[in-house]
Amino acid sequence: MEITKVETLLTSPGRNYLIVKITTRSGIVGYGDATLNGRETVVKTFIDDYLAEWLEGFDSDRIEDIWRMLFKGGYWRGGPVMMSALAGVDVALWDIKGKRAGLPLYSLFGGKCRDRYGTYIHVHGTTDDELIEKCREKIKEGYITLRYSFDTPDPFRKGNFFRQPYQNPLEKRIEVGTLKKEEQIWDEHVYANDLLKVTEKLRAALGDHIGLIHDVHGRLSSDQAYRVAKALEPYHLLFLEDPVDSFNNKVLENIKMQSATPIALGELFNTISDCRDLIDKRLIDYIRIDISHYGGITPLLKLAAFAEIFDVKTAFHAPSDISPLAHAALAHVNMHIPNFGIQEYVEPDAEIKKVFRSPVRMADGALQIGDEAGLGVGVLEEAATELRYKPMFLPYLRDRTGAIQNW
Ligand code: KDG
Ligand code: MG
Repeated sequence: MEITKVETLLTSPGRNYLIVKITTRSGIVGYGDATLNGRETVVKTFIDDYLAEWLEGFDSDRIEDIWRMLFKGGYWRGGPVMMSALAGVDVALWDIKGKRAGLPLYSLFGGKCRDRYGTYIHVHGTTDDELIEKCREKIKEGYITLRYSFDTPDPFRKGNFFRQPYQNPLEKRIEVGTLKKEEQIWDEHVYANDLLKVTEKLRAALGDHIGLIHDVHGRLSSDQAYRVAKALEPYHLLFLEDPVDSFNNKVLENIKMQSATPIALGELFNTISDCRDLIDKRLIDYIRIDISHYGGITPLLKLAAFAEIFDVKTAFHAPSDISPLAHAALAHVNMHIPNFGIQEYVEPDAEIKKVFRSPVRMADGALQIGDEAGLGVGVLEEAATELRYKPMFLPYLRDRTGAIQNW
């Protein structure tokens, strides 16, 4: 089917999302997500100025060929901007293929391996008691796995707190803000001690069987990460996420040798070159690739198959900063792949639902997707155009000496 038009729609239903829309000569339209949090306009320019015209005239059915052309053609390759753009195009092409076939995408991949897929909910507490209380509420709602985060009081400066990034569409979402230069202070030693204390309390309060996840967000240096991963063993986390910087394989190897705490990592990766060694040396237990920053469904299916050989499970990154188009694409992948582990998910709020009709449903603490053809997401373009892009920025961190740290 000939591609006749490639367009982008930048919308802001509370968060900025970059939608790719591909139209074919027959009139079938496909949508994909190309959002890169805090860098949306750069990806938009890349698609509008470089990819759109190039794609016109190609056969939408040849997804693999188009993906390879975009990746290998033009010489420069990789990086979050390019791979987010490719993801938007790739998912839109899969959407078209599914609509043409009259089949949901998981069916085109080879069919379902499961009837539903597991998820976890993010819980943040400003005090230990509040955290425990909120976790109990979520367990009552049916969740059996929780990702917890908390505020750590600064013992040396009254009223100052170290905050971890957390996800919750109903509370203030701290991963983005309107300030261009939002500086935060971080003390990894105080945080590491607090993490051990909070986890011990939480495990004692919630019992043995609730799955617990914590995201360090690469904010420990290796000495502290070794200590933390080892000391957390008795509380048997489902996994510890990003204990150190994602690109330090030697440190990850040492963590794996010294501790039995399962490790999840990978949300910053854009191509297989970033994570091949981590997987084939079995240095991680869960791979956390973000479909929207990794070039879309085509490379994600290959990555999952590669990880399966080494018994590495998936825990794909999917916070509120990617759109329901990406969450739906993940749903199709998760229904199909055998080595699915768990899926991060944030329920779209009322504002997001003005733009996207998502086929992903929560039932009994797990997620399901219907059998609509293609991706199954409805995009309300008029609402998307009305909700205009608002510049938003990611904060940055300094330690007590003023030196920059991983945010
Ligand atoms: O834009 C940054 C977020 O995607 C990130 O902070 C969220 O680490 C994150 C997660 O695991 O959801
Ligand atoms: Mg994370």
